Amino acid sequence: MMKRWQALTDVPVYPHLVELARHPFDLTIPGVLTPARMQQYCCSAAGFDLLYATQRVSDETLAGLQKLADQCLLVEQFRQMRRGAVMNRIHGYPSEDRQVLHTACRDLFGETPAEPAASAQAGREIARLKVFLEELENGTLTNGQGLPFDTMIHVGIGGSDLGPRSVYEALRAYGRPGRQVYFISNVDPDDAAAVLRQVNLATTLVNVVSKSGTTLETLTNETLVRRAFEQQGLDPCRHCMAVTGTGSPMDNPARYLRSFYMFDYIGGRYSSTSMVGAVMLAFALGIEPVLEFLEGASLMDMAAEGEELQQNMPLLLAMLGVWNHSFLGASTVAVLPYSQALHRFAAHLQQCDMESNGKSVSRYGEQVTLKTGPILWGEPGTNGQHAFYQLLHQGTEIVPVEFIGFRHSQYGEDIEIEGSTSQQKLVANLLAQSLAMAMGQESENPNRRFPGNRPNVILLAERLTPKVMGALLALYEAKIVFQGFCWNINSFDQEGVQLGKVLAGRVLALMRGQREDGGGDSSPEMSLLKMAGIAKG
Ligand code: G6Q
Repeated sequence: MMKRWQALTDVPVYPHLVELARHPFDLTIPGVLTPARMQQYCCSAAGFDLLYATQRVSDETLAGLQKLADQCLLVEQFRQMRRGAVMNRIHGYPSEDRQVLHTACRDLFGETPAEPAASAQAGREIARLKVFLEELENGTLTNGQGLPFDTMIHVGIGGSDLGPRSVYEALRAYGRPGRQVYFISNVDPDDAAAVLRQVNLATTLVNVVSKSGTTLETLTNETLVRRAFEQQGLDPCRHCMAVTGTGSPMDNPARYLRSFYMFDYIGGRYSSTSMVGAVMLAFALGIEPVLEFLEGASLMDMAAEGEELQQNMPLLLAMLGVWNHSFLGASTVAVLPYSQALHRFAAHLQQCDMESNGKSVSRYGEQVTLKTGPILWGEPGTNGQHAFYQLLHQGTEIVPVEFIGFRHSQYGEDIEIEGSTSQQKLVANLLAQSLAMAMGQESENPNRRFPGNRPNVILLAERLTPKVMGALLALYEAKIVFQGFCWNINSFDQEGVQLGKVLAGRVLALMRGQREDGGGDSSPEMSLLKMAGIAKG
């Protein structure tokens, strides 16, 4: 058994990589982007090609990154995670101390699941979901007047909203005719009001999603929506469903038309392939597309177990990210999908990546000495080209980019103008941007000079289908996990989010006049409440 290193700087290959980073591969030298390099620097998995010739890496860099992955036991740890090891922990300190088994939710297609008990649990929830869908279909489950439900409002926040919502948006092209889905997440009453104005509550299901069953925003919105039913003379218990953790305060089947479960070994931001995402998606799309989505995710999980860096797409994406961030010093990473359907994907990744790897202590509770997770952001292209790409091309900050594109559109409704379809124009823009960022452009006019050497990758698939979306989601989940292992941090807890929940409670206690709970009259919280004009007394 090899040694597990405490910090990245202790890993034997670290100094070699630091040395290589002093003179990274220069993409601006004319002729370096050869056909051979393009072909060699391409990895395929689960329907995706990852093109990475436009990264500042050579064979020597990749060999160094392979060593880094090996010496940090990255694949070994991923394999252990999938097999139920307790990964969510800080050694020597009180912590969540849990297994990390979101991958079990989709490990349903092979003969031997990596963690059989968790996959069996996931399989049972899928079976219950199928029964629910059949009852909707065959008229066993209708509203009080015998009418079918045609609308679902998904109520949840954070991990119980962002991933599911981004997947729904990505796949709504495959939606079942006549079914609609809306989301309420923010405690801002306007969020709920805007949705409630658009739906016919009589034929609406409300899917309340909260792992803990205690989240202020979600419980408030549930109460608000229940009142809306009552005001129309409808019984909310005939319309409200729940997805929650077993044993949570929301685990109360009497209050809900139907209850589905997720488990403590599934983190909120990793829960899109659990019932947290599946119930809403199955209502919107039907069960078959949901199973395809899970299968795509499962294929990518299996690809993440390969030992070879250049054959293991999630590991490769992770290590290229580590190279750019920890060795070349980039602070942020932009994910730029050339697909309007992925317009909420960066919002999901923002949470999944930054909540996972925005940490300052190691898995042993020690202060880290190097930067951990980058700032992740993004918007769809080509829209972004008409906005922030200026900084990407000529700004003083180098932003590594992960482009995502598809050879074919989802609806297939397209138009040819001047010899190319809209989809071809979309993909051509993506490819041109990738090359321009890498190679740059000389000019005698300094203001028209593009320095290049802006590292990027292209993720390319045929079409954004449910299966491909599952693979994309799992690719990023595994990338984040690998990077967390490499920086030796716990990617699975979220003390910063918990703090927000406590702070909100304290300030609300002050507002209600409970000075002892929230702090005294002269506390900063009280002063700010008075300044904002919302304090009592
Ligand atoms: C995710 C986080 C956080 C969480 C929300 C909602 O990993 O823990 O974003 O998902 O705070 O929590 P509940 O699902 O418990 O309502």
